[in-house]
Amino acid sequence: MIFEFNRALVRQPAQTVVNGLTSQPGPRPLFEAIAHEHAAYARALEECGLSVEQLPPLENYPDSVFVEDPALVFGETAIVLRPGAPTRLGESAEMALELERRFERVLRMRQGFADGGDMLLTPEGMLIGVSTRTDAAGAAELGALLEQLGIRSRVVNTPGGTLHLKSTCALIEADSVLCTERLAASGIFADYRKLTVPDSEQRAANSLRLNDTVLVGAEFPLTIDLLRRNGYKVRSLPVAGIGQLDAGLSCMSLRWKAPGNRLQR
Ligand code: CIR
Repeated sequence: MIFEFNRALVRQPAQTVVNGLTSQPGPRPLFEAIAHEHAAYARALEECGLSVEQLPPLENYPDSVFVEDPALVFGETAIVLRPGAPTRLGESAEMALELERRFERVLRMRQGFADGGDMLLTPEGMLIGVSTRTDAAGAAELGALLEQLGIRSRVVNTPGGTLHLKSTCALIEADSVLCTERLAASGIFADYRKLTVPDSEQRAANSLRLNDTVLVGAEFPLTIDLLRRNGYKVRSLPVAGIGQLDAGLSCMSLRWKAPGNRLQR
């Protein structure tokens, strides 16, 4: 099942996280705020039934706390991606070392660029969002690697003005997405049921369903109410600091369902 997870990798924020990439002119987040949000997030993953491994901070990579971007992980396999921001490309090699220790088979992108934040796994296969971070060459390369794993893919356009495809949507049911009005209108999810976040809470679209729970930013009460009214179990988490770095709740973990009860090799 697409929402079943029992393992997660997270990376502790580096002190340099305050220098992370952002499109926002406002003040920089405090390290303490990000550290607090990261700790609450890791706790929530554990309470959702995942065993969480904490990787050490990487001071040379301010955005390395956002581990979703340099890799894709599945039950026994992983793909090392090539993040599209020059300051993040080196995160791939660091992540590859960790993945080699944990997965039977690790494939690597060799050309183009692709960020994990642009990848949405659905029952129909992987949606690959072309964006300012994921280019056409990266989308094609990744599509070919996914095919080797027997996973179909569909290339879509990430809406302009947003960082990643998953900045604007989250799969909350096999046939349902939580998304922005703009993404709902794009036709990408023509065959899905759509719950749209209010305009005042666009960043709430980067929510995360884990097992039976949807994690949502605490500053998005209207979205929390919308999900609860639609029968979802919701857990709210602080996200103000990571929000200043254009990040949301999918960004801070790699999640997978380990086959059987095999733990770390
Ligand atoms: C970046 O711009 O790369 C980071 N400041 C935020 C990355 C967020 N990651 C994600 O949406 N998957």
